[in-house]
Amino acid sequence: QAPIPHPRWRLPLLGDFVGTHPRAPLQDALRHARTLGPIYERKILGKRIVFASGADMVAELSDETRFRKHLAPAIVGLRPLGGDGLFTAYSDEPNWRKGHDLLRPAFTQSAMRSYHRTMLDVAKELVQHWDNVGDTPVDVSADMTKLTLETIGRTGFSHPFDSFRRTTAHPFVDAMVGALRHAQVRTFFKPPVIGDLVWRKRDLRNDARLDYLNGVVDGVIDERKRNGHDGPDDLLELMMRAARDNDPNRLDERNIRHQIITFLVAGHETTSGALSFALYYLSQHPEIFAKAQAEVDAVWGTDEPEFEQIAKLRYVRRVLDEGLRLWPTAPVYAREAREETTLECGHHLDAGDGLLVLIPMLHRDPAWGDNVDEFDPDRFAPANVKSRPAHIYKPFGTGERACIGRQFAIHEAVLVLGTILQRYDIAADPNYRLKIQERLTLMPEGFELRLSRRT
Ligand code: MNH
Repeated sequence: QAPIPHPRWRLPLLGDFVGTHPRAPLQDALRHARTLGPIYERKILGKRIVFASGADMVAELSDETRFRKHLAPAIVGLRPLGGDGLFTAYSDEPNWRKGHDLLRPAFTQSAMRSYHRTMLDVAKELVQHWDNVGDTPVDVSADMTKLTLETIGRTGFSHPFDSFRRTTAHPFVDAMVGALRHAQVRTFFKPPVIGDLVWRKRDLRNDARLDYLNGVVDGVIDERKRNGHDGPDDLLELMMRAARDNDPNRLDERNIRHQIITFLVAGHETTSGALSFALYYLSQHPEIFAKAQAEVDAVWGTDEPEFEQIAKLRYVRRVLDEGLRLWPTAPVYAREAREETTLECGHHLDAGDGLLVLIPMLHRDPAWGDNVDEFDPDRFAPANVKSRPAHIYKPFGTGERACIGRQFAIHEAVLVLGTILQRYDIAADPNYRLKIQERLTLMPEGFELRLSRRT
């Protein structure tokens, strides 16, 4: 079997270092995938990473009997933040299954119904804010982040962040983005010993961020202890009650803190990016915009939508899905062999050996058809979905460790896009060129929109 390809310029000791950008590791990896194909490896400072992106390869890796989630180095780098919370837990850590089973009820259809009112209230705060900015362009990613942080804070924890009453982002967002970036860059630069000296200052600054984030969590828990909770269960209530009632799935205090941080971060950062990309593509395709707007007018009219009317925006949903095809905002997930095995391509894996799945490349596999770089929501029309292979669309990961918040994100994002389409026409600066900001997750950078109220 031929060896796995690697980039051409391999240096002694440093390895495949030529042309790496520590602030854009994903875009580096995509560039290599375009020339090296569906599986390739990179060695950086002695560490070896295998990247997988072909549809057949990813379908094979989706077999849960042979493979499971692997904690990629960048995710291990988040353990100081997330500990054994759902996202950063190893699959065999007891708190993964306990947390999963305990929190699952907060993501059922009936739970979504109970969040609908709050999601609408937050969307209303967004448009009130936008009504008041007049002709000034708005910073889309910044405002989508305000909205999604507010939504997860209030629905999950009854904790408002007052995002729309601030001129700048809530300090939680700065601390979080700093911590995500630190984990991303530090994964690359971890030379032994001297690394720690060189990085001491930045590591200390990152410790301060973690302290701050933990302080926010303390506030959330204290509030609940002081005020109690009425109304349908939220995430926090499920955890607090299990602890009070000695439920077999109860989580210890340390783990509850990790879950709160996990959901505050995972529950808003990726949805914010997904909304921003959808708005970007809507702004670039007037005919798609018009079609989506016509759907909102037909299904919602000028009314505020009921719960059931969100899923009826089928075309708006396709816009969201297609945006997540081109730019899945959590762009990578990792798989590992459960036992020693050989891939169909001939590559041998020992138990625990990991591969990184490059989702944006999977989403551009030739099996998607021609013009894979083009934005076309009709790819998600039912007939087209049916005629495509399974395992070719993975914005929410795969298997038992796939995203628990998927329905939450979709309900929120479609509700917000519908609300915006119902109220505004949008215009981007014609000179804007899409630039991807990487901070473990993806976000359009510097993307602004001018809004005008519809008459
Ligand atoms: Mn989410 C896992 C993408 C919204 C909470 N999420 C994952 C994974 C992907 C992902 C990919 C799998 C990662 C891996 O295999 O290592 N998530 C998204 C995207 C969006 C999203 C693209 C929005 C769009 N996620 C949300 C929301 C929440 C959430 C909203 C919470 C309210 N996600 C999680 C949690 C996990 C996860 C928690 C970890 C689940 C587990 O391992 O049990």
